[in-house]
Amino acid sequence: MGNYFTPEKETASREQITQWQTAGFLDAVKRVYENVPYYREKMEEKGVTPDDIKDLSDLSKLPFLTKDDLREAYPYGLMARPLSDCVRIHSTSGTTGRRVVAFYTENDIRMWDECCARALVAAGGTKDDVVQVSYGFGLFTGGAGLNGGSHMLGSLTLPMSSGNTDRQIQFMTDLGATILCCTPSYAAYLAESINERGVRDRIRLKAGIFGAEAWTEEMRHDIEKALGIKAYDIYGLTEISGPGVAFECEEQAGMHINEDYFIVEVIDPKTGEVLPEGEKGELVFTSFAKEAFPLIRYRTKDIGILNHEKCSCGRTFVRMTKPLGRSDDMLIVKGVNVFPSQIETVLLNHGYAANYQIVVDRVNNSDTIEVRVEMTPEMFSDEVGKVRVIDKRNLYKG
Ligand code: DLL
Repeated sequence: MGNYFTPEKETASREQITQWQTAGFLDAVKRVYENVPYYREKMEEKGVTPDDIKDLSDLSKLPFLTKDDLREAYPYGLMARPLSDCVRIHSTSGTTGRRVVAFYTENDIRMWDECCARALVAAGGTKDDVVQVSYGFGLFTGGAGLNGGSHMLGSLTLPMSSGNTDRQIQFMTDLGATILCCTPSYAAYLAESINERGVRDRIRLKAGIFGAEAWTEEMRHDIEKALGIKAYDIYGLTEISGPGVAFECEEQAGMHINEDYFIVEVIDPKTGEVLPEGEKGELVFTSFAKEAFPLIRYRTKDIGILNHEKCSCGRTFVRMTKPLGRSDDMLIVKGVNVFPSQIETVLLNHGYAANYQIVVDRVNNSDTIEVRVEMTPEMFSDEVGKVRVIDKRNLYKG
């Protein structure tokens, strides 16, 4: 049995969890129907009203929401509370087109911080820890989420943000950071840099909380070995709050979904049918407890499997596997979500044809992206300089 940040929630009985979810879900359906015209219209299209929704089994009567809906409703179309009640926005990365923007009330932030505090405690965190938050700060949710969780726990928080490896290592050693929060690829890079500089014996890290992108068990093993820590996975997405939708416990055998705030379903990505327990499919979340931006049946496009078996850590929240892939073509490069369509828009804006290849690789623990574009006769010139400019143009940064 481990430590819990909120034991009464994290070890609640299934009956209790179902009760919380049912009450929260019924309330959220009413709230969105009454306050979100976009959502009401979608429900009307499906011929459902809040009166048809009596318990959790009625979830499947409701329409799905997708990233396209969020883009269409940009910026304010899915808000369930007036702007004056909101205190923060976060947004997913996107180089072109409409971004996805999520809104938070004070309570929404508190709930999100709590989810991240649970993740920290599950990784052995206490108020005596020094937590180095090396996820990006800003519109990205990684920095703000773990920072908030660490504050709530009462740990000394180092809001480092990402990058500047020399400074990261200096603070880590000088201030004796004990928990590192960043993307797994950055953790691997930091580990390498620490060993290269020969300062491994000066670091005090005991645990790392790594997420926002895919990583393998081999990578976990390598990071754990290189830094002498235990490495924990954490999952989340901006639309549903950010990091902390699910987190790993000391068993390192799947991530517990914070079911007192989120309902999870697994669907067949092709048909939208809800799949039986234990089957692999697309994860769909309902963030019923959110005030400003509650989403009902949001399709994540992440493929996973749920595990309802009892966990030896004592937590009763269902576990999800690491995301096993995507049901769309989204790539994650250095923690940044990239859609091929965004690259295509940049290419077309620069006068290139839409025939291209995207090559994503991980070289020395750092993601690389290369876009190979078909040359057209117009691109050739008898001036070598002009051809060189085209050849060297950094399209990704536009
Ligand atoms: O990446 C939130 C986050 C920040 C999670 C820090 C964990 C740590 P987005 O930028 O909206 O939010 O990207 C969400 O990233 O749908 C997954 O495809 C992917 N993802 C998130 N966590 C993991 C993970 C943040 N642990 C998208 N393993 C999600 C694999 C992950 N993929």
